[in-house]
Amino acid sequence: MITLYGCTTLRVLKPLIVAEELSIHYEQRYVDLVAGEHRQPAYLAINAQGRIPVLEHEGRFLSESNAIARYMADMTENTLYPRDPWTRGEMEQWIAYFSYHVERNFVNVFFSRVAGPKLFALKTDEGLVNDCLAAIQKEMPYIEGHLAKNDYLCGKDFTLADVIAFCDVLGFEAAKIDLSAYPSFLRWYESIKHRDSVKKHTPELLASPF
Ligand SMILES: N[C@@H](CCC(=O)N[C@@H](CS)C(=O)NCC(=O)O)C(=O)O
Repeated sequence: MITLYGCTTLRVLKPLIVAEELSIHYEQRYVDLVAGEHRQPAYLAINAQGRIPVLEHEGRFLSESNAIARYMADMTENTLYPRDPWTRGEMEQWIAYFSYHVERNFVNVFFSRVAGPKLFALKTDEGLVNDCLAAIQKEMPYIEGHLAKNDYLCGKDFTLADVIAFCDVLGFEAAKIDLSAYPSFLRWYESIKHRDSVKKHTPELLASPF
């Protein structure tokens, strides 16, 4: 039995989508970030960083959303995480690209404009937001160019790279980041947003954005 610790945030959504896509049985243990539950000794005992998500399987604990999503995707033979070495290489290329060059900028704008003010009464950091928006606009032509020629990041098939990249950018609508100049990106984004595995969890995410 797999246990996923966390409330439904952009990062917790990654393993949740994998679980739904692959029909992996799991239970979710709610961790209340707003109440500071992640900084309490009981939670620090399973993750000394005090961050979510954490996966528990057979008495062991794993952190980092991408690592958790990979671990779950690797549990069975499936098309989400194909074993072919070239496709794996391509998936890792896109996961690394989004992790290093894309995710932080989207998350910063989302947190500064939406989650911070709504959940923690923080003021939007306009300087940070402007720097991140500039970095996003610098990367978007590369993403758009690729998705203009491919249905998904690794070609015709929906893979783990799409799950992770989608969650990395998911906050852009709520954060009112204008990406209307990138129609192929928006086509890709909408196609993932309407998958059953994603629709199942987004209402909870939108009700309590993080
Ligand atoms: N790189 C980590 C980031 C984890 C992370 O920062 N999670 C946030 C919620 S989405 C968190 O736990 N924040 C609480 C804190 O940092 O105090 C991952 O992808 O799992």
